[in-house]
Amino acid sequence: MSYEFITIHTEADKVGVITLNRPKQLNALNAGLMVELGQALKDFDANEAIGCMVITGSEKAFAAGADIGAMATYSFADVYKNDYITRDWETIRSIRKPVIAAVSGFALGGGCELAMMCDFIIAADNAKFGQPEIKLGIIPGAGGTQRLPRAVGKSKAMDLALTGRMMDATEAERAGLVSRVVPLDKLMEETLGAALMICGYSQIAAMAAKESVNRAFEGTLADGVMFERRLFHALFATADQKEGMDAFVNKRPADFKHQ
Ligand code: DAK
Repeated sequence: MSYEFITIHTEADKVGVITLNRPKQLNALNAGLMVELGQALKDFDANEAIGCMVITGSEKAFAAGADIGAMATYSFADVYKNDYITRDWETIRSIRKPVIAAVSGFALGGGCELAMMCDFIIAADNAKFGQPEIKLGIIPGAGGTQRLPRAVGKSKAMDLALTGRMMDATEAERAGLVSRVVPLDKLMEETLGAALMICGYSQIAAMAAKESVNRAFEGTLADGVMFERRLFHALFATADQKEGMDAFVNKRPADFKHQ
């Protein structure tokens, strides 16, 4: 399948890499891009050989937000009744294999929200995160007011959403938004290293870990712990659990078959 607004490739036939590709617009997220991104994610997710996905942008911008030019003339009826903007932003939530955001440059507005929808964020040292929607007379609309406080706490989320300021990669790491910061020229090497490491484990265990960690952000602690326990027990029904533990006991590398 050929795409207009993204490019895709695989690494070592195991990692699906999606590059947002509207460099002149700093990867502003228009409807076409979001449709293509959703399709590429779904295709990689359905591909047995793929164990992990990476979403990245350009050096200057992961994504500078939703396309303001496209949104500028929308009416309430357009966005509510016709569901413009919202359509196609939720696809990523249905993806079951791990998705890593490799962020360099601007990750603003919908760009920051897209990165936060990924399972974790690896940032280049030039990354800048923010929710500047307040400057446009709107508020974050793709989960920013919900995911950001869960990631960085109320005070910093309020600061970012109310002032519209950007935070750099160091501050983002300190606040817990990103898992690691690496030099710009090492961003893809480091991210692909993490992705390939994940691909080396049981796909079923990785999917279960993702599902269970995500559960921590829904419901109560007791419900979450019970959910984790059910998945933990269920993994003893997999061949991969037998393989992983046998490999450890016999001091050999595990060879997971994702079964
Ligand atoms: N949309 C459209 N074009 C954009 C853009 C954007 N978000 N960001 C940058 N561009 C374009 C610029 O217009 C410029 O185009 P030309 O003038 O060259 O044609 C080109 O990219 C280069 O930008 P600059 O010349 O401005 O570059 P600078 O380095 O000077 O500044 C910047 C970079 C990132 C600081 C600046 O471009 C900027 O402030 N951009 C806007 C950032 C922003 O406000 N982002 C939030 C947008 S609102 C929802 C889903 C999503 C959303 C809402 C709801 N639902 C599911 C309901 C999301 C909303 C948003 O993201």
